[in-house]
Amino acid sequence: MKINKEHIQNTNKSILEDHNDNFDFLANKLTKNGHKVEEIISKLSEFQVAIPSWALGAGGTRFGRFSFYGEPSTLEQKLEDVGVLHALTQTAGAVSLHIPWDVPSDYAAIKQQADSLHIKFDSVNSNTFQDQKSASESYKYGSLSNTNKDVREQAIQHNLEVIKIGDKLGSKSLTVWLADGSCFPGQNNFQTAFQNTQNSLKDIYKGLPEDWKMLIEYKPYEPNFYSTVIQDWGASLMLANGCGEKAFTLVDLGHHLPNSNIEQIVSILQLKGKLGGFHFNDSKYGDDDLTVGSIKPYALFLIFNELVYGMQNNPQNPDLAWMIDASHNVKDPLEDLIQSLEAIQEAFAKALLIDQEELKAAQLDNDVVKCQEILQGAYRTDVRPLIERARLNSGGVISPINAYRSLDVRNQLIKERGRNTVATGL
Ligand code: LRH
Ligand code: MN
Ligand code: MN
Repeated sequence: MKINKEHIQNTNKSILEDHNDNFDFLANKLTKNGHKVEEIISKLSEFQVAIPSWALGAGGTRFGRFSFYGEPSTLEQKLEDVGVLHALTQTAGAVSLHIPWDVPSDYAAIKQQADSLHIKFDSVNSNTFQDQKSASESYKYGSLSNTNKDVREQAIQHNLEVIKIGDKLGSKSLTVWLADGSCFPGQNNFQTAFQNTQNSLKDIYKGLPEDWKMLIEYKPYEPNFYSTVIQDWGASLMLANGCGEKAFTLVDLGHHLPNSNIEQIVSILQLKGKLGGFHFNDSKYGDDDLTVGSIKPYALFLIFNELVYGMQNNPQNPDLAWMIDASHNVKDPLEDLIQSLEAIQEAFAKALLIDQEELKAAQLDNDVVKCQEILQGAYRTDVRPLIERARLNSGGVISPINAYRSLDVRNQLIKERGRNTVATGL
């Protein structure tokens, strides 16, 4: 299924007038309040978020997997799906591959397909949390941290291989997430596990091309429940610092203990120039991988406030790799991803409405009430017409969910791929 210009124009036609009315009303109000509406819209248009290849099919729960009809089962089909998302939203111009699930058989053909859909290859992910059939060593007791040198070596070589694959596609970073840790007290020596991990990462880092980054993801628990080797941003930052200036911390919103102040983590990492990437999702209890903004939209906005501040004030921090890291058990994965993209754009647009100068002045006056008014004034603004306009300007649709449904995309995919499909991935 490929979305073309005619599809887009047809679905926009009936709601264009409504959109124009809503936009004019909001733009007027914002302009009167000193906002540069066109600047905000072009920032929204430029903002692109990578889609992880594993989020295009139905994800597994810990107790089962209920596949979704018409799921993509090849890399080509996964790219097609990202192409649909990008054509509608103009926000999903990148894909993040996971190796070995997504090894291309024909690199030139895959690159050509991605080019034709205007999709770039974002960070490539390694996988040392599952045993592969052909593997001689097992990761049951860890990978880069394992006490057995042969296991560590296998995991290092895999990461080096992933870099080579990503390089052929034009990726510029490697994301490492480890499941390494322990389930019971005494099972691991914390210091040995950490040092082994540091040394293994250094070996991988040596194989990183000059213009690449290494992004180190952290997570406090699961699948190991007593300890995780890279448990938090502090551990990730120490490891990144130990590797060198091309290594950074990656923040996944679901990888925190309840009530962690993620916006503060994001802020300080940017100050130190060490925030490399971001995985968006939402959660109620843990690493729930739910639709972005579905549970704690205000927290997402506060995080974006820090990200916007960092992008404007921390030139020492590189451009970030943005990705959605979600999983879908009850929704159509593509509809869920559209909702996530919308929530990200919404939080970003609201954060762009914060008057940073006014906020700084209120902070200097210790006017706590004013500080809160400034933040919540921006948060309470319905910015959806701005996002619609940004999409429209880039050739996308006003309402992606409605367009997806009126174009009957899922049924087209079922016709092409069949009802009983199994996506490769988590
Ligand atoms: C596990 C996880 C992690 C990675 C992804 C591949 O927690 O969701 O966030 O990025 O798997
Ligand atoms: Mn993640
Ligand atoms: Mn996760």
